[in-house]
Amino acid sequence: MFKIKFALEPFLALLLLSVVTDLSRLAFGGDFGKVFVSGAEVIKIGGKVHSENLFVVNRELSPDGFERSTVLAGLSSQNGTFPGPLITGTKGDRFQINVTDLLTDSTMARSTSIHWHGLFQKTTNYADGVSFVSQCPIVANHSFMYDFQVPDQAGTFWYHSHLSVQYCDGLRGPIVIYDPLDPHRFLYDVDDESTVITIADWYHDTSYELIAKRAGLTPDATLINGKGRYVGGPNIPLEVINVEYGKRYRFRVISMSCGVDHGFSIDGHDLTIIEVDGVNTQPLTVNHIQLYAAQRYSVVLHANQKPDVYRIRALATSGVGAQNFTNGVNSGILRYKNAAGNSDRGPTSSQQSHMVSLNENDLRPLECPGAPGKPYPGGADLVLNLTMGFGVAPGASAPSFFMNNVSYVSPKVPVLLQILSGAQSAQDLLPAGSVYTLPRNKVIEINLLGGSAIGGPHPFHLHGHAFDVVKTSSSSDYNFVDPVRRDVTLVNQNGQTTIRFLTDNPGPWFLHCHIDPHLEAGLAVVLAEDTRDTKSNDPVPAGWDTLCPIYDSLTPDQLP
Ligand SMILES: [Cu+2]
Repeated sequence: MFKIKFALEPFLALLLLSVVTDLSRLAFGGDFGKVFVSGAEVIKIGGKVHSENLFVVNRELSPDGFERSTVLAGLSSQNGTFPGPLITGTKGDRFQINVTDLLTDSTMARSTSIHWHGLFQKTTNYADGVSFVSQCPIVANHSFMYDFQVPDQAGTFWYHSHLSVQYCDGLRGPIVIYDPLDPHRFLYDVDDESTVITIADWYHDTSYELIAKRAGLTPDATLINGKGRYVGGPNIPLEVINVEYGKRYRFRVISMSCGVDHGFSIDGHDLTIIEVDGVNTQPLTVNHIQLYAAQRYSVVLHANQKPDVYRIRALATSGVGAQNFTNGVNSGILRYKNAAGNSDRGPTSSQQSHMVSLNENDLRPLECPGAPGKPYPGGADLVLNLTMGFGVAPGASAPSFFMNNVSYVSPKVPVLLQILSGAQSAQDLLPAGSVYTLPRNKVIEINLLGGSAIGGPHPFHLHGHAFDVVKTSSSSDYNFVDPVRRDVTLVNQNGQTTIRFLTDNPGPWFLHCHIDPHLEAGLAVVLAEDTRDTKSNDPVPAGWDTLCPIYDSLTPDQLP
């Protein structure tokens, strides 16, 4: 996996940027941005500036042996990767990520914008990366600098395109924010780029073709760290994660799924969950996790089994004939150093006979557990009911998803720009009926009611916050004392999920299903927090102001 590992002082970064254009060629001998924690060493507490160049490019890629055109992020203009480069930093760091759009393939979107999933973007709503919510898209042959800080977050995150369904075409990458004072740091020995595990659904169709089909999602392959096989395809070498007997590994498992969920397990080994979606949890040991689009888990694996080769499983719940592990589909390899026998053979281990699956209700935040507000349903300053639906709207030809009878359609002018231009009430904000204004510093309770929204469970994500799930999709009871806190949770058809959060982050934040085609079909709303103070609280840089005029000057054949 490629890795961005710069934590240079700003002047040094500027100096380097002035003499080199291809950052990926820079080979740093030092350990910039790395954190070592031991009794004798000084602990670094963030504050570094990461100046990074990310290029968005088209490239023919065949991660599963089937070649297709893709949209990728890369460290150089020549070379995009899947997954995109690992971005790392330390709690407290600042990121200045200059995104340059070099897309040319008109069979997919050529504009772009990048969302840094799970990072709160406090005072930098403009950098949240959602096309037509917090910005206009970056168009081909233009750059835009996302400049934001991560003052109080650590854990496992990711980034992806947030323009239409573009991330299904490949623009997805991992982010890890390390915490030198991680309260769990004594539970593991290894936590570095080798312990990041990305799980992705992969399609031979472009995203436009996927949308045109309007069928359920049927991925062709499951990719583990960008490698995988499809049914009937060639025997592409599977991803190998190497471990040494006796060590404890913090695996950071990231769903980069465009829609499909995966059953994750590693044969013969327990997984102790210590973090979920950037929130530390009380340790919870399972051996199987159903991983939904955009969810993340840090799990500690103790390499205490017979040195051998074990199968990593990521079973897609739907796909083209691939609900199994035949011939290495849905699989990767965990290989012990000095594994017995031929270490090049594939995994022949068998799946745990006693499956202990994660029940989301068993997850407890490690720090400051307890939902804001009062300990009963409705015990919040403001209660919002959002009922989902599915059907063909009057006059429409194809079915859509609805939230309170309104299907989300991107506005022409980003919601943030509308707010900065003076629109402050929900009635004045577009898209009509899809924007909900929220007062500042209040406890919000949202009942997400699944209604007739088929194709679930729907993994709902709120930007700008983590939330307490006081009623999960799988429980009939409420928990106000120590409910799971995360940024993606499920909503079942005809079910109810209830979340709570405090409005401490002004700006318009997207709340949407993370099955990307569902979002495209309207399963989203915008929560506009404290519209009155957004302008003073979240100033925008000059470069942001130019995005819309440039995008709006595109001719129809250049869109999107
Ligand atoms: Cu959905």
